[in-house]
Amino acid sequence: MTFNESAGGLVTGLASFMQSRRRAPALNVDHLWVGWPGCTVDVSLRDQLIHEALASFQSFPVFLTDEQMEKFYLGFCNATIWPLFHYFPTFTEYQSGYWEQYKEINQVFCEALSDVIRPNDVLWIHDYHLMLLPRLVKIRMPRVSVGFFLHIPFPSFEVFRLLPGEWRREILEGLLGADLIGFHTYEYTHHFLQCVLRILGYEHQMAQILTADHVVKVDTFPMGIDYEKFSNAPAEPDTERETQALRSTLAEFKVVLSVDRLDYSKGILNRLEGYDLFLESNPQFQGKVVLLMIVVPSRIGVLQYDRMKRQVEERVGKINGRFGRVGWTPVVYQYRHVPFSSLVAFYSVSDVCLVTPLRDGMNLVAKEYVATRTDGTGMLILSEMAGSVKELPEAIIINPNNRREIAVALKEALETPLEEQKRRNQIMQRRLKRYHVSRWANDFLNNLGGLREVQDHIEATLLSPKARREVIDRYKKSRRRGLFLDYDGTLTPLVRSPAMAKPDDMRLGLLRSLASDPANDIVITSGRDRHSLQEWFGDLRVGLVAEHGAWLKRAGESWQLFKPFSVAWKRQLLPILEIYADRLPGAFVEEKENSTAWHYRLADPEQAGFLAAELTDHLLNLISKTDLQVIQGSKVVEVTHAGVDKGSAALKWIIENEYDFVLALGDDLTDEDLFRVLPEWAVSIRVGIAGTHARHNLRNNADVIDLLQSLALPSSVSLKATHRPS
Ligand code: GDG
Repeated sequence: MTFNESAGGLVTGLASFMQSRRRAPALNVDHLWVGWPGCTVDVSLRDQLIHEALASFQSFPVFLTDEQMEKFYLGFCNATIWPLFHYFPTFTEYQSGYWEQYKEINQVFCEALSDVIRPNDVLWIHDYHLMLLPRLVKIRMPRVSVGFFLHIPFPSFEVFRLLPGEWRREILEGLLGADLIGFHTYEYTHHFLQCVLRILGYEHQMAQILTADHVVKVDTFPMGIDYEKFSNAPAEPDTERETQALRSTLAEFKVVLSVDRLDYSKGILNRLEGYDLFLESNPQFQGKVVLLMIVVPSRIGVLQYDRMKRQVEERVGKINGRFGRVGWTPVVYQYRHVPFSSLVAFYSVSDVCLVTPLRDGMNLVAKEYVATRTDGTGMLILSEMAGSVKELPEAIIINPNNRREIAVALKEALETPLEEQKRRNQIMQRRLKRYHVSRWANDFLNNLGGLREVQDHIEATLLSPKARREVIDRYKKSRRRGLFLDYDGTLTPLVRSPAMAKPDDMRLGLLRSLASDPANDIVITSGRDRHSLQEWFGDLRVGLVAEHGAWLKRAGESWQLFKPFSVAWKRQLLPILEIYADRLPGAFVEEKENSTAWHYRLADPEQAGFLAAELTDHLLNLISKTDLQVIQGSKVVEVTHAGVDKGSAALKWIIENEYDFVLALGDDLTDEDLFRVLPEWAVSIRVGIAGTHARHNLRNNADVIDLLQSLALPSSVSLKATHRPS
């Protein structure tokens, strides 16, 4: 049984990182590399392979059949995600069979992990093949810290949305199972956050997303290279020998180098076209320049790749046929994987490195070339579509779609004085040295470690099964109780339109049952207008608070204003709210008796975010010398009277009654006013994972109903109900 390392950026980066960890024993934590072994393995050999992979390579193989690989790897990964994420929608195949297989293989990886992973392990998932895995793992093993890094670009919303609705949602949800999601560049991070907002509706705060059950951080980690490995390599005896030999062979020529896997994203044909034009328009360079083109075989057997190989070879033949002569081959083409020493020798002898991807997540070849140029000479020509361009702006930057730019850049690079070459390279080398691959990996892992604390803090505030039992116990033992319950988002899930949130029979039954206990005062504390509350809950023995506290109604009594208000301001502000609603399809204004609300739940979330901020600013300016306030609810901006809030309203009940048990439940900022004023001993619970003044958090509306149902049960039954897992 023989083992070979596979080629590619991910392997290069992680292999270097692992080696650096081995060199520093303090950092050398136990690790295990879990992945597909690179070929199908006969069932009879699997045990032996597992044994050897574990013993010699700290690796654990996940076996897949040929058929699975066909639909998963060649199918969904490389015929759907790879082309789409690299902005080749016309190459993208949308086959449900591929998608089903992708889901299945992610599940297979989850199964494999569950055999080897321990509860407090750190799991770092790499790349687009396993985008559903973070969530699967989190569901199965919630205590495992999960990081995910995408090595390819994350496309803009307009491109990502080309995936069928179910696929795009499941991919985003899958990724959001991770605690930390990393991308190479800020643009990819931004695209991802944009897709999450537009497709799943999650906003982010400083790139942290609060999902229904945990906090996800999204950040940019540009991957570096093992700088020392590349800067020391030219001096290695083997490499030096190869370099000398190459130098003498190519002594008469300036050398332009390109190295990449055979892939349509790498712009190999564009490069050849640019070189062709360069030779045509610069006859003085004919016979003096060689393009040394290393193309590494990849994804053999895939139609597009086979076709591309033929096209590349035809193009090389055409250039050589057109310009070449005895003693000069304009393009020296090698279609093979070269050993590391040869790669470094190629970097060392090349005057120019020509990197022309049409899209590339990062592109490490560009960085490696710069690191290898220990004498400071050499010119890098780099595509503006490569992620690495952000860190290598001193290169000559080109748009690979424009062959003239490539031709002009080649001339400029070949004519750049040595001093200028050194100046540019020194700047880039300093940068690459600082942000090397270990720093990249350490930054990622340290960030992931830091998130454990955030998650622990959240878990500490979540109502634990024990705290839940205590709440129920205190409730049962108390004699006089006030239960203050927010409606939208708390008693009922948030829905697209406020009118759709009518309470169903289950909720009404639950409230009726709680209200039937004479010891209970149930008060629904809402931002809604009093007429809706009256219509929905008027028949129940419950208190009502409407418009965030402007209107109060004790059970069985009539509505009262919290205090007399002047509403003359509405005449002035309503037209402004209307203008903002006109500017944003889906937004609308709700006029209540003492307040006004600008709702944007139905609007385009991105545009709405900007406009809501602008409107808030505008309103704050206008109301600066009034007793009004602007409050931000859940997808709503409201103008209300200052000093009127859910807290002040609830205090009316609390002061008038001698409660020995108070429970407050709410899901948004307006409920914080209530949590803040409650006595120390009250039970306050914020619904959702968010920072709060409440004592506890509950994950969602279903958990709220569950808790209230437990309270409503007769005492003898409730003891059994407390065994429910959290
Ligand atoms: C993906 C993303 C992102 C190549 N040929 C040989 C060889 N290599 C090594 C290079 C370099 C690596 O493979 C290629 O890395 P790239 O970054 O250029 O490209 P991908 O393989 O497409 O990698 C990419 C990367 O992941 C990392 O996140 O940058 O955007 O597509 O290290 O040196 N090494 C040897 N012989 C070869 O013939 N020894």
